[in-house]
Amino acid sequence: MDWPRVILHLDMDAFYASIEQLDRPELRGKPILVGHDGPRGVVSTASYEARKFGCHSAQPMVTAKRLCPQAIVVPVRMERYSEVSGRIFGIFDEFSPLVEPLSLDEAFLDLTGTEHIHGTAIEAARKLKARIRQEVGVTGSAGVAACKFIAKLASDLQKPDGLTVIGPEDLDCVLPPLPITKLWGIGKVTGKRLEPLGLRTIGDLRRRGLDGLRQVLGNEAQWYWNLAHGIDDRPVIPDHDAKSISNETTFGTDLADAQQVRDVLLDLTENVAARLRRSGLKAAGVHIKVRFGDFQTITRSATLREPTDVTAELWAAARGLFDEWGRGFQPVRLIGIAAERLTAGSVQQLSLFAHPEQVRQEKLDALTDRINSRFGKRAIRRGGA
Ligand code: TTP
Ligand code: MG
Repeated sequence: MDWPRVILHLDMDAFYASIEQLDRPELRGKPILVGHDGPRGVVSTASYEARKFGCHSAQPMVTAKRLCPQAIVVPVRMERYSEVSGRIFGIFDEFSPLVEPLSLDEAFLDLTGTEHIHGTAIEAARKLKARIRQEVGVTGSAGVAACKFIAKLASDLQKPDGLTVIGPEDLDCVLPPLPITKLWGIGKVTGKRLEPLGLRTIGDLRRRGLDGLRQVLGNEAQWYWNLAHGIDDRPVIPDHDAKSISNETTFGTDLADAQQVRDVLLDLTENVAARLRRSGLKAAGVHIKVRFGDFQTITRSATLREPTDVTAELWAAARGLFDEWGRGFQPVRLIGIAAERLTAGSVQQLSLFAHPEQVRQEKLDALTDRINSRFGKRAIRRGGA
């Protein structure tokens, strides 16, 4: 492979549902829906057995149950999913020093120059998938390409348990027939707007040429022209080089239960805190992001007393922001947290002079991280209060 860069994108298959089937063998091979089973419940994800009936993420639970009455509904267990995620990311780290997490079940790995360790990118992808299957017990789909955009597109083409390679020589054949909504940043809404203008496929977009696109897409034209030609030079940025470390969840339909949203925010915070510690970073600030059904988005930020990687301290700040905003709670489409103003932490030095409670929290976090990475078991579960 003489590509300038070799990027692997891996996305786990029906992630929450696969973990439920792993933990409860009686659910294997059956259609299952993960989510809250109430009149306002939403499907977080459907097992592949349920997808055959038309069930999918973000669908109202009542609709999914109508499409597949025999489906078994299972509640969300976020703490278990983040624990499994931690183990999968532990395996990613063995394949590349450059791992960029996108969510609990998805990451980019820059495999450029790693051939002497794991062989070609295809061999590495096979090994990586096999190790996750053997050591964790779930499957994922991989895409291998010379840039991030194409790698992500590739991983989605042969789900589940797929491995798709799209080399630079394949681009002119693979890209043109695909709908423009496959381009990073073009969602359903923009897709609908562009369709009457004769822009339905990536091929349509290519034929319009850069100048033609400028009339329709303005400043964004160059970006989409590049993507349509498989050009994307964004680097893979691991957490320890990032300006901020964030994590967010989209609910698909609005979540109207404030306590449920708060619980999700705690899980997201634990994930961000663990990633800070893994990268040896501390955050001087946090912000939370809330998006509503109409895509209106608000953020609220706070400065920490001193830079920290302690889960309890980050959660105190995030919870404060959430509770303050939450006095006028409205149903939420997306919730997210970011740790920002990051600095390289020096744990030793701080602990010497630290308050006993801070030392206790640091030890608790270290223990949790150790147990999570070694056994994939979470012995210590934080309460939301
Ligand atoms: P995805 O990777 O989008 O979906 P998936 O892993 O369930 O299925 P696949 O990748 O095989 O198509 O999302 C990962 C997890 O994130 C998913 O298991 C559940 C959660 N999720 C939601 O809670 N709500 C959503 O709307 C989506 C899309 C995902
Ligand atoms: Mg997935």
